[in-house]
Amino acid sequence: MHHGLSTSTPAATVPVPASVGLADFQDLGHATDTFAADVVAGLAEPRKAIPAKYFYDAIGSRLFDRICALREYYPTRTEMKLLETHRGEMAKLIGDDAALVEFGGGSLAKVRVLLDAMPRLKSFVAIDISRDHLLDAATTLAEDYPRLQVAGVCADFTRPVALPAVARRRRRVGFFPGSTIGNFEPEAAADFLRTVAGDLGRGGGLLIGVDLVKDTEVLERAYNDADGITAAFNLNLLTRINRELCGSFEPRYFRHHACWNADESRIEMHLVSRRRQRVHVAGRVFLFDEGETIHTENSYKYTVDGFHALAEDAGFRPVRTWTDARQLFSVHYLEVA
Ligand code: AVJ
Repeated sequence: MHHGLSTSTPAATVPVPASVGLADFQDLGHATDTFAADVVAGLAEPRKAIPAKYFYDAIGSRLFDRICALREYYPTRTEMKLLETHRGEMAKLIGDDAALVEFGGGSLAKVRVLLDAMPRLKSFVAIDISRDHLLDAATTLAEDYPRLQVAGVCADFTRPVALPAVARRRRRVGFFPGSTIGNFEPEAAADFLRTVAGDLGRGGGLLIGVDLVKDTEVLERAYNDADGITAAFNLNLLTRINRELCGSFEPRYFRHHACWNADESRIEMHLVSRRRQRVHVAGRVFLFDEGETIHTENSYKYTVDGFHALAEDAGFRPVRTWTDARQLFSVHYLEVA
C-alpha cells in the first residue's frame, strides 16, 4: 500500500524517491540552519559555549556510534539490555492499537527491539531534524517491517508536531531512548516533556530512557575513554566550524575535558585552550586565554525519584520504571496525566 508523499516545504536537499515504502513523509521545514549564528553568539559570551546538537555532522555521528560501542560508555549497552529484557512488558503497556512515535529517531536501531516484540502493531512515526538520515532510516525500517505503516516527519521535536494521518485517531505512545533528555537543562526538559504530552494527547504514553546518577569514577570514565574517541568527538566540533564557518581553529591547541559537576548533577564537556590565542570564525575574531574553555555539552543525570518529580511536573504520571542490577540506567513508562 502506498499513499501520496507530501512535503510542506521545498527545503529538500534530496528529492523523496517515488517508490519508497513509507506511508507518509512530511517536512515541517524546521531544519533552517542557525549553526553560524549559534556559534558566533556562543563564542561572544563571557563563558564561551556551543550547543551540543552541533556535534552530529557526518563525522561526529560516526564517532558517536563508536562511543556507544566503548567499554567505558555504559548507557547504550545497558539501555539496550533493559529493552530486550523487558520488551514483553513494554509491549503490553504500549498496546497493539497504539501509534508508536519516536522522537529524534536517529538510526532507529533501538525501536526494532520493541517492534520485534509487537508483530501486530499498526503504525510507527519517526520524527527527526536530519531529513536525509530520517528518510534513509525510515525507508529501511519500512522494508524490514512490511506489515507496519511507517511515516516520517522532518521536524524539530522540541516544538509541537502535528502528527501524520497514521497516528491520528489512535492512542499514541512516544519513544525517547538514549537519555537524550539529559542534554536539556532541567527547565527545558520539563518544557520538552510538556510539549510531548501535548503531541501525544490524552491517554498517551511515553517510554523514555534516562541515565542515572552514580559513582563519579564510572561517570567520568564514560566521558574520558582510554581510546580518546570522546575527545575526538568533542574536538571534531572545531574541525566542523573550520570547514563550514571559515574557522581558523587549530584543534591541537585545544584539549578535551569532561568532569562531573555534582552541584548541577551533570557531566560537563569542555574544550580547553592550551594557550593564549586568537581564532577567526565567520569573519569574527575571538580571543582565548590559556585555560579558557568552550563549554560544549551538559549531560544531566537523574535519580529515579528526581526524574519522576520532573515528569509529574510536566504532566505525566510514572507507571513503571525498569533499572539494571547496578542501577546504571533507567527506562520509564509514563502516562499523560
Ligand atoms: C546522546 C546526549 C545521551 O550525554 O551521554 C556521549 C552524548 N557525549 N559522549 C551523552 C555524549 C559524549 C550522549 N547523549
